[in-house]
Amino acid sequence: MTLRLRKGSTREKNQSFVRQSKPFILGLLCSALALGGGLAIANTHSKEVTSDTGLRFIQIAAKNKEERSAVAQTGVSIEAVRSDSVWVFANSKQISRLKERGFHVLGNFDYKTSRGGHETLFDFPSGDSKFHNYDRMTQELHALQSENPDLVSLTSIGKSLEGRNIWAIHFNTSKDALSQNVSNKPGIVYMGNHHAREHVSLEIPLMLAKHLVDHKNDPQIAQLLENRDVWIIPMVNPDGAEFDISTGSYQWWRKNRRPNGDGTFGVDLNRNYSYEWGTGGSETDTSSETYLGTNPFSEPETQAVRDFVRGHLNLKVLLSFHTFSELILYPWGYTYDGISKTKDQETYKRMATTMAQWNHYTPQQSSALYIASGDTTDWSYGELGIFSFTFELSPSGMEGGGFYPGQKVIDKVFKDNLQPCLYLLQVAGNPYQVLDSGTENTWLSNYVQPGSFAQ
Ligand code: 0X9
Ligand code: ZN
Repeated sequence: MTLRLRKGSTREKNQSFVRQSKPFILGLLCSALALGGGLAIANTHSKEVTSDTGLRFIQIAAKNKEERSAVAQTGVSIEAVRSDSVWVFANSKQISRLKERGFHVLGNFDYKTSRGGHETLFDFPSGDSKFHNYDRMTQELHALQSENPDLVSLTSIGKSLEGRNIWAIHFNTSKDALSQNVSNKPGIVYMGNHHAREHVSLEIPLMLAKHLVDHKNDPQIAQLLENRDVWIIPMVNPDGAEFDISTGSYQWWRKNRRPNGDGTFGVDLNRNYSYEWGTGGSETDTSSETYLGTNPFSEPETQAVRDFVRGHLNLKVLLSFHTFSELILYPWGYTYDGISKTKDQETYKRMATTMAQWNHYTPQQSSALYIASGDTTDWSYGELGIFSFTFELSPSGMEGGGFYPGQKVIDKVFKDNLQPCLYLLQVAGNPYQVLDSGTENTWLSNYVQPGSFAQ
């Protein structure tokens, strides 16, 4: 069976930060090599590339969040951000629009997108075999359940458009809670892989699940598990993730695999949530990488997350893993305005800065990256009051491999983020307790204090 990208199928809009000062082009070249030629620089294959998708990889002068948001409003996908400019994928229409609006194009490269004609493999390139495709992830999750029936149960929160189960793994020390999938204990949910090509964002929640099981008898973890209801949904977008690895070469795919009816594919799941949906930083153009869908929650994947979260009113904290840029983001993303409830704003800031001391990521409001509406965390906080974060995991920039940093980074990314994950698990008891003076340093030196749980 062969798989071809349809003419006009869309490359993803990714919005990430590159905050390094090293010459970016070096990173671009390294990334191109790491991708096995995924990015073609200068004239290589330009005719073929242009006839495939017309997408170009261009650098535009933009030096602050307002200018970045204005760039995003032209419908391009921001791939990387520097202090003075952004790198975007853009078609010729969008390039003209950018120029008309006065943006200065600093660089313009071919982007080789099509891998048409390859066998479908649905697996990672051999150098990245540590990553989990859908089947291997599913096997791991089943194994965790069957080896730990008193602590773990595996459930599907719904099916993707192409019919794959969206798995949620549930940790609870109560048998009843496990069998009924509900609990009165304070809850937390970790999610990964909303965006197809962000494969590291699947590995980290999967490793967290394994870590909790492997350390279930350690006093600190045991006490956390005893007092919390824990959910991990490692792959929200299985169709997109599988498509990204369908040919043996990465496809740079971001969205789900919705056929939009006009030859284009995909809705950006992180623009499809209902809170302030469609109010900025998303696109009605179906070919856009940030296409918002026909309606809020038009996609089965976001519907599944919505119904799961609404069905678990004990959830106090939500963490959605994305890549890349090394950021800790909190609402709002749809507006530059801060959170009007001062206590919540302070709680968010305290949580984010505390976690940053472990992973050394940059804590900030989501919209400081750029305005984007319809993302998971604006919705879960805006509709349900759940303290919700987006982590943009490593690397920090394109020169570190961007979306495809290679399997060598996985262990370190997990190590960097374990303490923040456990901290969130603890403070899920009552997030406002982070405002109590003195607790922050205690958690930093000894992240779980026996007896310090809000019951
Ligand atoms: O654009 C996104 O969906 C996220 N970045 S990514 O590179 N992983 O695509 C960031 C979402 C942050 N939220 C807002 N800025 N609203
Ligand atoms: Zn993402």
